[in-house]
Amino acid sequence: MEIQLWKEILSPYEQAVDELLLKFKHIIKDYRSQGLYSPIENVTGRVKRISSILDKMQKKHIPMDHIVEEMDDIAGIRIMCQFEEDIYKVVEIIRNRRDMSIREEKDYITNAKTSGYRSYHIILNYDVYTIKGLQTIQAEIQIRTMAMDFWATIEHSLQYKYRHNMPEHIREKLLNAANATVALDQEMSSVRGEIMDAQNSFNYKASIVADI
Ligand code: 0O2
Repeated sequence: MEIQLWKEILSPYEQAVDELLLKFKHIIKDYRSQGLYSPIENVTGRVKRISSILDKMQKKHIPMDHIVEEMDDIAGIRIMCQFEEDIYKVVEIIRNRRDMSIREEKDYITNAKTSGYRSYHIILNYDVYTIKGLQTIQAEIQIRTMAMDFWATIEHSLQYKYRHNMPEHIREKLLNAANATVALDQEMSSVRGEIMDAQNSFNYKASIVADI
């Protein structure tokens, strides 16, 4: 397909990623400017590469004229949190918004994937206003702790390297590492109150310094 046509198809997704990034970054800013602990540590976003879209269309037998309805992760946002509890706080924030309508929620934290993957996914319907008018597109938001993100990033690279034929001993090591991230998140949660107090007082001092 012509590159110009792809540009037209992907343009509302690029706009959605830009807008969603801005909105989530403002949530972080709002918390921090009030000297409060932000449940969102960091946010990133991307539009799926054309080659990955084509791979997925082939894998899931999605025809070109069905990608808007059937492909939910062309626009992808990843939200990183320090603690597992923060993930559910972020889910609540999204549920309460009028500009993000939830289509589906997938809790791979309570129900981790067999690979060991953990993360909370929300599929949104999101309205973008373009020169063609209103377009409602889907976007996937992945919410995870930094430990979950570390594991998923490494595992994703290995999946890519082995092209889904991961040797058994590597798979086993990844499962052990996934269990270690569960333990790490639990240990960190047990000191969450202490860490939040320390960060609030640090942010407060930093804001006084910034005001001077
Ligand atoms: P990429 O390169 O991240 O965009 P499918 O999309 O076919 O995998 P489904 O049910 O539509 O299946 O989506 P699912 O499994 O809820 O979530 C899809 C996305 O979650 C993946 O996108 C990954 O980003 C992430 N994910 C899901 N399972 C795993 C896993 O076992 N390991 C890692 N590292 N990430 C996972 P894509 O399209 O696979 O890739």
